[in-house]
Amino acid sequence: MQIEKHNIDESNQYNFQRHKRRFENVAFNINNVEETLQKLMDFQVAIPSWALGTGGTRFGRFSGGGEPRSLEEKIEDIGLLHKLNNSSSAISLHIPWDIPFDTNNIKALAAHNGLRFDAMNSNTFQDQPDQQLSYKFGSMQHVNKAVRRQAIEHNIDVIKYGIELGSKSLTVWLPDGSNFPGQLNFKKAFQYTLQSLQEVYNALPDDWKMFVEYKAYEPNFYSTTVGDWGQSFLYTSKLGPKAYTLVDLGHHLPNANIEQIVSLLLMEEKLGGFHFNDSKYGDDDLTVGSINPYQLFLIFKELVEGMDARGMSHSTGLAWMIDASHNVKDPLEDLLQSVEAIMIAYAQALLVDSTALAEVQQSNDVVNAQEILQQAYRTDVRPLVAEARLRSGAALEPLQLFRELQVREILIKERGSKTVSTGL
Ligand code: RM4
Ligand code: MN
Ligand code: MN
Repeated sequence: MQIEKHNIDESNQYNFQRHKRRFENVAFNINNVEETLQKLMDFQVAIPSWALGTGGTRFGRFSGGGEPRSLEEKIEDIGLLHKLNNSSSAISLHIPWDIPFDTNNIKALAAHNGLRFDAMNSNTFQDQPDQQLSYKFGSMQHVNKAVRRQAIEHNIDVIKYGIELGSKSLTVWLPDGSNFPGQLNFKKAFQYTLQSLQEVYNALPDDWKMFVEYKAYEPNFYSTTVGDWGQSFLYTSKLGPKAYTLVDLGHHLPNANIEQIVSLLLMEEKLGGFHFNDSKYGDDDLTVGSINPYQLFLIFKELVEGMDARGMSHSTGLAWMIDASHNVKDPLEDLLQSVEAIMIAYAQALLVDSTALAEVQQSNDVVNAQEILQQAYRTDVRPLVAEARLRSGAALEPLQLFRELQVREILIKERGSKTVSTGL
């Protein structure tokens, strides 16, 4: 299905008067409206190819109908999102879930939809039907050299696919770890993992980055070999300048201060990428901003501050990506909400009076420090985000238009009601 320009224009006309009032109201109280709007227009978030189908849990999966049956249809879906919000201009592929068999065709299709290829993701957490050796006891940490070699080769293959597509980065998330005390030797597991990562690192093209993603637990429950930001930082520091830590918001132990982690990684020039989602307990992969929007704002506040301190571009300095999927929402509606939540938190962070904050910190004025943060957080920035969309030719109300155009119903007609997309 296609969303046409006139669909967007008609919907925007309908919503315009109400939007105008709301926008003028908020714009009146902001100093640098034009600059803020430009930053919002430039900001783009990559969509993971595995979030376009309904997610499942180990207890079940309830497919929603009209799910993309191929990589081509996934690209088509992201194209629809991008038409609606003009903020999701990239796709992140997971191999082997989404192998680009016909690269030229895939590239042309992506370009036609205004999309580029963000980080490539490898998968050594599942055994594939044609695979020789099992990852049951880990991949890059494995005591058997041949298993490690297989994991290394897989990652190098993923880089090759990425080169063909024009991607510039590889994200490595490892399931490695142990379920029981005594199962493995921590130091050996670390060293094997480092050696394996180093071989993959050596295969990276010069202009590529490698992201090492950490996760506190799951699938292993006693120890994880890249378990937290400290361990990831250790690997990436030892690997070299092309290696960076990737923060997935759901990969921390409860109550971890993620904003502080982000701040220090940025300071050390080792923060490379982001996976947005939200969680109540662990790697729940819920919609970003649905549980804890204040934390998301605080994280963005550190991102903006840290990137500004180093003169980095907000839009291209880090790899921004959603990593979520759940079993009760329409995946496309969920992704529209996700991008909106990210834009809102980013806009709020742009409104923080950083000069005033630095001053009150200097005088230990804790009360005013909170006032300054919450002044920004409690500003309703939704009209700013909508205005940025309007100016870039996207919809003022993407979700409303998605439903009005009956996108899901049309996709079900086109693809059928029993389709199941690849992913978790
Ligand atoms: C992991 C991690 C990775 C993602 C897989 C599907 O928990 O978040 O980034 O690729 O899930
Ligand atoms: Mn992730
Ligand atoms: Mn995860």
